[in-house]
Amino acid sequence: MFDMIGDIHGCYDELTELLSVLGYSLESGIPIHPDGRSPVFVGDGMDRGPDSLRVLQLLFALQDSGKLHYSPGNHCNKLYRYAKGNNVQQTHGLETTVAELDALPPDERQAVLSRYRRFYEKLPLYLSLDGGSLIVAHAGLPERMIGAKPSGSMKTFVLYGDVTGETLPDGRPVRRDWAASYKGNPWIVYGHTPVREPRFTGNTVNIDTGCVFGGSLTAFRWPEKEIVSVPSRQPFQPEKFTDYSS
Ligand SMILES: [Mn+2]
Repeated sequence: MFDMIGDIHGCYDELTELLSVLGYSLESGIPIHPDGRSPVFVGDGMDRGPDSLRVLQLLFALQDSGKLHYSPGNHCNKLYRYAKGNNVQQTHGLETTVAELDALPPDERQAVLSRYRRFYEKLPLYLSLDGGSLIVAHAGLPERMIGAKPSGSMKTFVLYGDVTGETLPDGRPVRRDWAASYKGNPWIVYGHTPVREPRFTGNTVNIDTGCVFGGSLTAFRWPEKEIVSVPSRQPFQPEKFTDYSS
């Protein structure tokens, strides 16, 4: 039994509230559920929000205990490139995580960055759970890529979605609506594109309800297929949400 959790983006307080509503205890330092359920993350745990490092410490603790289920997102990938010393632009939320890192004593800062490199290097491209009937991929996964050999195009799809390479007038990338044409049997749980309410199309659900933009933090429970959300404590920015009904 799994509880998939949408993009956290540093919203640690909302994360602990959601885990508690789902029935987890954090007393031992990692989320433990009395019924043996496991949290599963769609990625982008960091950037933009107030407490990226606390989210990361919780994820590190889960990994240390062998209980981590985490599908990396584009922000995870960018922080990894930063942690390796690559020259990446400190924009789109990375600047908040870097500011948290820069507030640490230099040796602690280095320790978090090297722990993060180890964290990221152990992550799969996406997660296949419950005998392959449940797939968790940050920006989604088209049917043709399920079980396929990992490739550059799969990595791009999983991290950024079905991007066309074009950009909208406001600078956001143009993305095709892959979920609308998904006809597969396995459920695909994803995030990446903030929506006001969880978006169900076919056997897919987008659970990025834009917590860091003032929406909510959402979980999708498996096998129940139930949604559980807690409200965001961040200011509401309606322009950050995609409306698929229009
Ligand atoms: Mn993302």
